[in-house]
Amino acid sequence: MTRIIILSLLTVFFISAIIPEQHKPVTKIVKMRGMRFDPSSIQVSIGDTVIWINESNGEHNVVANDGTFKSTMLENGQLYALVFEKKGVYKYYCQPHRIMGMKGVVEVKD
Ligand SMILES: [Cu+2]
Repeated sequence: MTRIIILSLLTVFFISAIIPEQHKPVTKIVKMRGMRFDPSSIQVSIGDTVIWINESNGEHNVVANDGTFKSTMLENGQLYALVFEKKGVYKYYCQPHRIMGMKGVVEVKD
């Protein structure tokens, strides 16, 4: 009986050593205030969510340079959430304030 328990424990130990640790999805916040995204650069893992929140009085949006995503215009207090399912570097900007340098980047890793 003891032997079976030890063998079971060893099996569990070896299996957990073989299977890579699963990433628990997290949510990261990017604030829109003034004419900038804060932070303007973030790193996430596949499956994570990014939420942009407009904390300024003006309206802003979130538009990917390559057209992958585009939010509506967000008023103060409104947010835009996106789950990143694919690895890559996603550059984005705010349409009305692009000329003022309101831009950011989300780097999605494995
Ligand atoms: Cu803006």
